Amino acid sequence: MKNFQDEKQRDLSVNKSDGTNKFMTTDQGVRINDDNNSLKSGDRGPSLLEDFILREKITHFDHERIPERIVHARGSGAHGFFEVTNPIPELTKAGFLKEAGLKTPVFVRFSTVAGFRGSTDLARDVRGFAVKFYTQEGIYDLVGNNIPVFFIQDASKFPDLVHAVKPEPHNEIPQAASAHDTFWDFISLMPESMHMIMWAMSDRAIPRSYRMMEGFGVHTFRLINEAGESTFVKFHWKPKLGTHAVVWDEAQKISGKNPDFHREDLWEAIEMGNFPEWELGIQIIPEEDEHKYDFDLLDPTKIVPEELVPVTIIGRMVLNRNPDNFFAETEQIAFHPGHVVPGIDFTNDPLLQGRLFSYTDTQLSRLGSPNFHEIPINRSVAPVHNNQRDGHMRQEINKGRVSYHPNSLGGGCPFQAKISEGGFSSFNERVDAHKVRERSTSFADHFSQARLFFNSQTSTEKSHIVRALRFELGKVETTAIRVRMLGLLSQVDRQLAEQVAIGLGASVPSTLETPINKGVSPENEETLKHEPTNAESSVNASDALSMIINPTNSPTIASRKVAIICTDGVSEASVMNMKNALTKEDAKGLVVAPHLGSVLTDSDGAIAADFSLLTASSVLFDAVYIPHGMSLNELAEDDTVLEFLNDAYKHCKVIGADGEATSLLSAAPFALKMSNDDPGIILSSDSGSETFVQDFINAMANHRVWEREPNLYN
Ligand code: HDD
Repeated sequence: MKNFQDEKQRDLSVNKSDGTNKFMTTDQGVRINDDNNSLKSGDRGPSLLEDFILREKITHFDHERIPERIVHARGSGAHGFFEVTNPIPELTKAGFLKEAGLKTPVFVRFSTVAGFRGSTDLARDVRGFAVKFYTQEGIYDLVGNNIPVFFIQDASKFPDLVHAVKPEPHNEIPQAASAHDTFWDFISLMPESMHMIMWAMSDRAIPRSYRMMEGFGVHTFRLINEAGESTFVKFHWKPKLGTHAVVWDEAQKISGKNPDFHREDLWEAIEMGNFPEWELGIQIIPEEDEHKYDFDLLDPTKIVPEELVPVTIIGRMVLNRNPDNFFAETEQIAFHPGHVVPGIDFTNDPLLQGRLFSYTDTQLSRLGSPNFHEIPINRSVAPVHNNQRDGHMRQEINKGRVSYHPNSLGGGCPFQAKISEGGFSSFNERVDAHKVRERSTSFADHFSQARLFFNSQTSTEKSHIVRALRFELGKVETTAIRVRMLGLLSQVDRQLAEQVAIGLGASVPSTLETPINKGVSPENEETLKHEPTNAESSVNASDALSMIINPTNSPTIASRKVAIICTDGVSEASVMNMKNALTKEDAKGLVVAPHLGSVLTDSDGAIAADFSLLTASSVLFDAVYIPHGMSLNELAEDDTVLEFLNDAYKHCKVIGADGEATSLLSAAPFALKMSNDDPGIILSSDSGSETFVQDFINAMANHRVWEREPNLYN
């Protein structure tokens, strides 16, 4: 196999321009002499219709927007490569998975689901995690999410789900939020969504960074080997930086302070050379184990617990190049779960089956032409030859008179490939059944894995789920919807439902008598085909489901940002010690000062401010350091500083202070709550000591100081 790592090879087919040292021209290549004035009859006269330069420019501008994605409109992308570390030729004939060290270029697009293109990154939402592999055998798209299950079991419910979660149609409110009546009305009537709801109400839905998210293929797929044998497989992306989130109060504040937080984070990390990296793992399930489990492998509301089938790592993905142009690449990229290469195939998961129709259809309306595969970001590196012709904006200039098959005039070309020559052939699955509109009874248990997820969370994570549900349902105006949700939650965990009920000032209904358990509204009871069941999962708890005890997390502060609050008189040695130590760990210390420009140091030097207190905010950093030497009275009276510290404390971040700066903490509003043994408050009377800096870094490496949280809320 040829190694395609060199992205330039892919770029050869791509028309790039940056205009440097070039004449300005029209789209037809005519050099422009004056781009500032339209053609007029006299300098105060009317504009002339013959001004082809003006008309071309304005026409292009008028058409600059294309329809945004109906879901996943808000996104951010990057280029990189996938490298095989543990080849699996015995399982798949896919060339890009067969050889150790083989690299394949990729483009990844991360996204939120519900919000419009201009919405905030920090909405409580599922994140899309879509990877396009430019393999030598054609394009392979792994179009997944950061949550391994989905809300619904059948694609026919997808438009309903999306209509319910999007802004309500009469007033287009709320933007990028599930906390409203139509979403919870739908969910309260769809017990199959309960597992996904547990994930969506957990901190998975408010990641710290796209770089700190797991990714999942969600459905069970098939790998097909040279002998044509199939193996079921689930795909997992495991981030090198661990799986981390912000807290909900913080997410809401970030949405105001910097709605581009995740976009910027991804962009900056790549610019700084902190290339985001994931391992690709698979759960391998032999064909003969199809019916071995107490859930159906075809049911997309179920995971295969890692306790039953461990994840085998087969490769790694590194994102190392930002796009040159957001629209041309991140916006125009067109993913499709049906873009597969020989060696990868589908299962009959009814959600996946519907997706296989939807994605081409959406590209036709969004990108406007069946030629969307010719847009540079979508182009295959494997040569494309077929008899598809013409259509809007066709780029290819097909030569010759033959555009049909079979033909003799073109020598039979392009010719079909035998399987041994890499021709795609679908897995030879036997299908022999009645035509029915039914759902398998093996899909009927909607609660056991929701409970497995809840049981697997630490007490911190459980309390976050309770608070998320109180928030979301608290925004629902219709009492009956809230009560139906409490009924469904009680099927997952009685205590969870009771905790949520306290926040809503309601009580948990005796659910078995209410129509909610039937998964249909009282008006539509006759459409019910199977009663949902509530079984017990064979696995009671799984560490991999908790973000806090996730076994793939290892302590690191790489790529984290620390705010160093400085005013005149600050100890230069302290600031530089901290900055240097952070840089050594691939993290960054950024100076936040009362104004931009620079602050004067105790040794008559100057340190440049990266932010002013007005433009910075604690929620944009991972930790705060207050170095010694400054005039503390001034800082202690500045509300912005106190709010900075208070937020950092409230969001369980590490706060460090040395020398006399330690006394600033007693002026902060949280001082009364602060416990003496809080492992995230790092103080040292000795300014800038190495132990102090190391203690600060060690505390940060665990992401957040969750031990603090029980003191914060009731
Ligand atoms: Fe979808 C986009 C992931 C179910 C129909 N989907 C889209 C994207 C991701 C997913 C990551 C954004 C790709 C990008 O960045 O351009 N979708 C999923 C997952 C699902 C899922 C993991 C369940 C397991 N989707 C799903 C169903 C349908 C769709 C059931 C329709 C029947 N999805 C679409 C779409 C989108 C899309 C309307 C919108 C824009 C696009 O495709 O290109 O076709």
